[in-house]
Amino acid sequence: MADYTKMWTDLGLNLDNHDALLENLGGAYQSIFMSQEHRPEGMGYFDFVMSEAHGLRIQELRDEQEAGRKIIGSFCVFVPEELVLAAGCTSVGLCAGADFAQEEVEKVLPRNTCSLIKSFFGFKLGKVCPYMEVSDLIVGENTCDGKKKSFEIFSQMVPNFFQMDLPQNKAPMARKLLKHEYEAFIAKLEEMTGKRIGLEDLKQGIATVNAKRNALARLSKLRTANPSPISGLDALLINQIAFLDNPVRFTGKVNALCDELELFVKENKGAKVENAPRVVISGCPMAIPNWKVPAVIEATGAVIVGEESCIGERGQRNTTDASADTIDGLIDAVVDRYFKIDCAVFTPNQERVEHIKEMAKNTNADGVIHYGLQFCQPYIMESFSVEKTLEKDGVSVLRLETDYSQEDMGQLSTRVEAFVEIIK
Ligand code: BJ8
Repeated sequence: MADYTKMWTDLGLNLDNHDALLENLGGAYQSIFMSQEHRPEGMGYFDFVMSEAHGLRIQELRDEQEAGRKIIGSFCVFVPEELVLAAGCTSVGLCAGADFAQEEVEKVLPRNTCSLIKSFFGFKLGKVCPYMEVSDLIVGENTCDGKKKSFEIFSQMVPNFFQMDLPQNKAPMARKLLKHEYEAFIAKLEEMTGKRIGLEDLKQGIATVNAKRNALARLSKLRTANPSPISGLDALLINQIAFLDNPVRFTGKVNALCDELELFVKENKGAKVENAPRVVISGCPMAIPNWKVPAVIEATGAVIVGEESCIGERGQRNTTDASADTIDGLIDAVVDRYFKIDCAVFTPNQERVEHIKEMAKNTNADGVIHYGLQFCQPYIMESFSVEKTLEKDGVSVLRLETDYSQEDMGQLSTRVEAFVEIIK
């Protein structure tokens, strides 16, 4: 990586903390990703993006800012990238997947807060996240109680916070709320840019995001092959990078990788041996650089063939209908697409269980591993009904509850190895 010290200083990062974070991440990346065998050449691009995630990509975002674009940071897949792009802005994901400055964090948040929330607080307090610092607007959403209440504190720590309310059920009134919130978000974007979003802008925004989702859907489909042509770790990485990279370039690279993977499938080449145990992961989002559980699973020789997660299928499936010829019609289409997201904060949420069943079937999975972050009530509570429903259908389920620390690695490995033995 080139020397970005000046850029990081200008952004107000704490250089010592930041160096420590990058060193840790670099080491983890080498041992988890670069040690894999049979990786497609197309992964070279995503390795490069990761190596430059705090360098070149941030430089690009700053160049965009200089050219007048606003950078919009968000924590949830309910914040529509289509609207951000239509406003001439750039969207970046801010969810964080590693522990940082935990002592500082526990001065402002209760200990029993999920790792994901603690992580983005730690990144802010430790001044190590250039994406957070480069953002012109940070959008928080009222989803789980943890996020909703922690955003009350977080909003005091940043100068540019925008709160979005979100429904908790799928009733007609709830859809009205979602539309109202998206209209308020559009108004905020327009106020920031000083420009109204036109019909063609929104059509283009939708087309860009649909193309990205179609590429990711193509990748998902290729993983149904036996042997799966790509490891679950690499597929997760691509889904994580989807929140950081330029969407058009990213789509091109995912499609190029899929071309290569199609050849792998024809030649029966896989990330693991043919008939390796196949696992779907379901549950909480795994934000970058959270690779802990997938690394444990794939170290057993099993292959992950799908992620029922916001960083995966839940966040990326379903495209937006771009056929309406009025702005209001297109906004309705955006609302319809996002209203289908089956996050565990919704009640009731039967669609999610049905979708996990469908994914297990379509990917020919031998079992489902439900991943819950400690203290995440929505997903841990739902994991019981997920287990019951899937097992009734003959699908084996392992429920895991963990955090971002490395302390339970031994116990996790033992439980995952035993599960993989059973589903073999
Ligand atoms: S749409 S999953 S991205 S809210 S892990 S912070 S739920 S206590 S992240 Fe999410 Fe949007 Fe839903 Fe998806 Fe709370 Fe659970 Fe922590 Fe979580």
